[in-house]
Amino acid sequence: MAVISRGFGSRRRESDANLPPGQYLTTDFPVLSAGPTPRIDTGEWSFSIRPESGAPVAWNWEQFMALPSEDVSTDIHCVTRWSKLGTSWRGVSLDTLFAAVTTDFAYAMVHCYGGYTTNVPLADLLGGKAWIAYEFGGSPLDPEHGGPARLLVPHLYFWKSAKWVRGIVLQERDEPGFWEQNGYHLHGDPWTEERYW
Ligand SMILES: Nc1nc2c(c(=O)[nH]1)N[C@H]1C(S)=C(S)[C@@H](COP(=O)(O)O)O[C@H]1N2
Ligand SMILES: [Mo]
Repeated sequence: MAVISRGFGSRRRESDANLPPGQYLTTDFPVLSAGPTPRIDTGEWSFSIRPESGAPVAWNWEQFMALPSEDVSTDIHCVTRWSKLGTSWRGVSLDTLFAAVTTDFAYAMVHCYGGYTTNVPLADLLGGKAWIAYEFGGSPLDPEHGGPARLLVPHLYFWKSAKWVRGIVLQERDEPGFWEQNGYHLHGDPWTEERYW
């Protein structure tokens, strides 16, 4: 009996270590969308990054799929308190996309098909921390979860991982996006519980 108790105890401590404060574990994959699911055909999809000067850098689906991509295994944390551990994605690193961009601005506003926006400091998008993901669990990303492609910034609360992403506009100053204008934190670090402001 004592051995079994210790076994449960250590398993529990292991997952607790990966669970930010105030979060609980879930094994399903809830859908959280502020509006209807846009249906974007890859034939009409494009993604662009607009720096302060010059033309935006843009990729159509074919050009985007020709870029090097990475498999990403990561935990995700929603501000509504569910966390999901060890999720599997495939996508293009923001480092790869930003290799084609020159900017002195430090902030990004992320824009989506359907109108959703979210703000993220550039420092949180670069350095191997963020991807434009197009596969989940080895299959094309479901429209409900942001397909054909979504931003994945797993070290921040999941509202920053914009679904149906279509572009990034670089900004000199940080400005609130959709949920941030409605009280969510400008930054959103789950480990320090940057939930609301
Ligand atoms: N375009 C768009 N992206 C979005 C949202 C949204 O409503 N629209 N919801 C955000 C929120 S609050 C969360 S928790 C996650 C949910 O992603 P999921 O539906 O794949 O779980 O997407 C984020 N990205
Ligand atoms: Mo959320």
